[in-house]
Amino acid sequence: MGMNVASLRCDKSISDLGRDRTAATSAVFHFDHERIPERVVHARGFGAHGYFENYDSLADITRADLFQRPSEKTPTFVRFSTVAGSKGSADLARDVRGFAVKLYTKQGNWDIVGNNIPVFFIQDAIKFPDIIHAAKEEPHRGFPQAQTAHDNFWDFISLNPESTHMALWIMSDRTIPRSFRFMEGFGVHTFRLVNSKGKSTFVKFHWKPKLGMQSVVWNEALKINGADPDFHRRDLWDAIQLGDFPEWELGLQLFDEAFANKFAFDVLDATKIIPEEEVPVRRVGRLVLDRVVDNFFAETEQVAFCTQNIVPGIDFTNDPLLQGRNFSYLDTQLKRLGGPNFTYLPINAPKCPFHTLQQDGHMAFVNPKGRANYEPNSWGGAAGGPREALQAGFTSYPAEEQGQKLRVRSETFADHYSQGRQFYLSQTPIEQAHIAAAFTFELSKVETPAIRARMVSHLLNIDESLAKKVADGLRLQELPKAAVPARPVVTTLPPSPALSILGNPPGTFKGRKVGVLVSDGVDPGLLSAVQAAFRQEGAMVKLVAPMVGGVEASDGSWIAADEKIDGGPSVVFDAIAVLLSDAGTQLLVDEATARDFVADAFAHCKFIAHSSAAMPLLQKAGVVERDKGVIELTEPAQAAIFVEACRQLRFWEREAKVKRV
Ligand code: HDE
Repeated sequence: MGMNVASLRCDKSISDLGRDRTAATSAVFHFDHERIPERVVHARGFGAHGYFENYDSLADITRADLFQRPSEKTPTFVRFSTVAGSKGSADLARDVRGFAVKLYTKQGNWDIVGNNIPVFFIQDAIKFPDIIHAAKEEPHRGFPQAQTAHDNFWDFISLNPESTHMALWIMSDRTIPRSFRFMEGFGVHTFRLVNSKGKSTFVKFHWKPKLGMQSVVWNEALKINGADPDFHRRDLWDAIQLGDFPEWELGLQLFDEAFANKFAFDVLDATKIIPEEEVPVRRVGRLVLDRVVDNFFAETEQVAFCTQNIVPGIDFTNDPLLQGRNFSYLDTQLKRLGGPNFTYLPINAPKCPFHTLQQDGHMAFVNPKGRANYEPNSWGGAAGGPREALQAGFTSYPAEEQGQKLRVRSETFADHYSQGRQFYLSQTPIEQAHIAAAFTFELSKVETPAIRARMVSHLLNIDESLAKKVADGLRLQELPKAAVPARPVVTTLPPSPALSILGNPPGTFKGRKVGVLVSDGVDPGLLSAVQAAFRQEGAMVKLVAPMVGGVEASDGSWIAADEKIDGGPSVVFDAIAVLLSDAGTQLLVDEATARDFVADAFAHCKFIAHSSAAMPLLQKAGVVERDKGVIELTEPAQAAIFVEACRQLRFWEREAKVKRV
């Protein structure tokens, strides 16, 4: 084993050759089988280790051990993902992001397999294959991949009104996050928490990023996919390696049966949210990711999240989507990981002591010792053999049920538009414009005009001005009639400010990245002031230069660069500084990549600082009229003004000037 083909030599005896061939064949044999099936959804993902730290005891609402003691730390593994693309697809696809959390509690593993969007496309698990088939590449031609901008997807969505609410979320900037570190997570379904007295409280789970939410703009996303298809995984990897550990707070929306009965929608309907303004989010602990994986395959690829992994003190509800998931996740792991023993792989095994009477199966590598493989048995001396632990083990919440069990959708699920409208009206004008632009982009890729029009007919039930904007953007010659709603649209739901990204700005540039374009002759005083100011803010500074080896500053000192100009385009930074000397400007003023560096940053509403000498490059790049987002740095002390401006993240006032269609 372990030898390679190079060890086959002609001067060996026949028998040696035979043995070496066996060794070589075994290396090749193993290589031939290195692949396992990728996940049927969420194939592209990236994971990291960390811990969950509980703030205060929640013993009054749940008996789950991880919530009993203040400051209790529970080891955790998180995998973020996109949904539609294959394992090798690009990170900035417009797509929902998976946010799957495995908590290795002292009572066994609890998996919260969530998304970065709190609602879903469908209300019943039976429709999952349809929505996913429609979203993925079309079966006859095998493309387009990793995108929903095609006929099949919008055909399905426009024939399935319950998807409209989610359609608004996916056309919002939530589906093009700046990185995993800047997005929320949601458990989506209503779950139960159960205390030691057996009392149940309904709960919705939220993850709130400490760095605040942030997204990129669509034109930027398209370019990032080319410049760095691994943009999101690199961002997480770099942050953790630098010791800048990303954090989220776990939030709980807690409510009882009485609230569920009076709430305007069914709490078991996964196409609905409960606005935070109606049930506040109580922050109960923090999730910190502080360790990258040792091996991508062993950890990120082999991790098997299962919605049915819960611990005593947590329980399910009758949400029909959740019930279906509880079948699917176990089922899919059997296919992907090859047999029932995937639960013993190090990334999947509980970290607490546990005993089962399981045995054998494909790849059984944790095997019971002794004779007792059934219970009850008498192989444990006077006390008897191992038995099921009735007190410590899991017991289901004994919910009262009545009525017929039917395969139909509940009438209480029939309002398909009101909350989509509420979501849209809760966005700032910039975000509303992005939603309209995203619908227009996606539907412009749809080749069948009837599908475009059908989608607009649903948008008329959301907001007339949105529908008109999209219709105009598509150049529909005639506005279709509004789709007939199953239930009248409630137009009186108050906006929920918590649903806006831009309405809840973090007020910091912490965790972000500034790209500084430098050349020979750069002013070292100005450069180090910019570097120091951003480091103090907790941001990263990367130097981009004509050549990666570096530049010679005006005082003769040598400054190493991080990127050559064409490998470090401005789309991979949150803000840029162009600190060129006169000679540097002369060199780069006609260089296309340098012009793109500036033009893209300007078009994407980024803050731009520049040396006075760099002005000709800015002008050639189209920055003829300087706005307040373009800041000239004439002395080192002004670096602070630039950082201050960058705390707004983007200079949105510019957008109307640079985005005309
Ligand atoms: Fe999933 N989903 N899903 N899903 N899902 C999978 O399980 C499924 C749904 C989510 O990083 C699969 O291990 C059904 C909602 C994440 O490994 C599969 C339904 C939410 C991940 C599956 C849903 C999710 C998955 C494929 C409709 C947010 C990636 C591979 C009833 C709350 C986990 C796998 C990871 C993965 C089925 C809907 C989140 C096929 C049937 C709603 C984050 O079992």
